[in-house]
Amino acid sequence: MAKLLLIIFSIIGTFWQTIGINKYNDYTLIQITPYDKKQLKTLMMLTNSDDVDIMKHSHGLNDTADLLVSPRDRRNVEKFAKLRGMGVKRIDHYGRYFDKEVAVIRKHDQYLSAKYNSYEAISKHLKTLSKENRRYVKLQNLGRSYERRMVTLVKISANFGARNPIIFLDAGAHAREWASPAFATYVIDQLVVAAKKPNQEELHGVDWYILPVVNPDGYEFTRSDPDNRMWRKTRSKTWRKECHGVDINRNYDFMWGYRGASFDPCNFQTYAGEKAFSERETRLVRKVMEANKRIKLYISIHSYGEYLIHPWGYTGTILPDEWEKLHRLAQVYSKAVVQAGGRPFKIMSAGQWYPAAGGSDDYAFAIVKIPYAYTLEITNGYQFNYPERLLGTVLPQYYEGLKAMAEEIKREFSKKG
Ligand code: 0X9
Ligand code: ZN
Repeated sequence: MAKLLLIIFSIIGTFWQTIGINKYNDYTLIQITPYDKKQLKTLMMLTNSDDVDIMKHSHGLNDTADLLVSPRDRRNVEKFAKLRGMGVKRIDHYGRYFDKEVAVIRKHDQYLSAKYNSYEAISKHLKTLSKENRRYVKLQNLGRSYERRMVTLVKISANFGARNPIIFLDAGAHAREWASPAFATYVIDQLVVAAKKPNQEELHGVDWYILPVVNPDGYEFTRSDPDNRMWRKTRSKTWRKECHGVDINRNYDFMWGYRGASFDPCNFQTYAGEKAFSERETRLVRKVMEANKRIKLYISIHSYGEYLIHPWGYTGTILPDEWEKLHRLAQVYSKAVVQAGGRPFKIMSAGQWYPAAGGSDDYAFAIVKIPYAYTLEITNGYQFNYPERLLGTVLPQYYEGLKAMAEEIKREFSKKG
């Protein structure tokens, strides 16, 4: 009897999922636009709150802050913004909106480039790639995540012996930002194609180290059920039994916990961890940075909003001495994206957007002394549910941006020039 009930419940569950019923069905996406400085200041106060899911912060006038709110909070948030004259756009029943994407994604477990792939499919694909391209592709198993998934670094070089400057990309630190691993794996695929051709610019005089899924546990958790789609953190246990996970991008040991981070494990967005580097996953990224002194450019790939931001992230009031260099290389990226048919990226220091300490970009720059360190927020529109069918258009544009940066890195650091 119990077995029969279980089967019935699981059929009902699958049915609800297929037609799009999940806990976010009642949630509303509220996009708030500040039109003047006073409004922007008030909006910043609102987006400092720990209770609502701030999917994207506003960076200034006319740039939206995107909030995902429960039915309980909806009225208050909306009223707050409207009373102060800010622009308010609402998308109700938010769960319905992303559910379809999940259903589509579940069907294939065969790896496809420029698509959303499972961790499993990505892992298999990388193994095949390295087997078929031993000269150019090497895998390094860095260690395991909290739930024991292997975290793998992909090294791509046209000449491993040349000791070229290294470009290090990591992706998938935040579980729900699916476009990020999709881009990292796309870059891997493109570089392997390039490696086979003679004189491919992106590989001459520069090596690429790519960590496509920093937080595999979180990533798989978001794929497991639409109710988990908005998960951001790792899946580790905390001292609060009922609350899991740490925000990887608040867990690095530079100005840890100083601002824009929470010390409450039940904070579902920015919990910084019990201490810096409490998470296996952040320690694995640190391992790559510290073992490879030739890294000259580090980019942590996130989503969304099309921003390319540089240190400092922990504060918005000061910039590093080298900020002009950081800014200039970011412009090279953005220009190349535009030339490839994309939109320009918004360039600024991370802290000017919103201060948040403990990020990997600041750690790479301040502690490891990587001369160029960034966070890249890809895709625009659709929040974390960027349609799979559009990836094939934007990822090649973003790739052109990276190639242009690589040219500059070569010029500045490569012996070959
Ligand atoms: O808040 C973050 O961790 C990043 N944005 S996201 O929407 N992908 O979560 C921005 C991090 C920027 N860097 C630092 N604040 N150090
Ligand atoms: Zn992120």
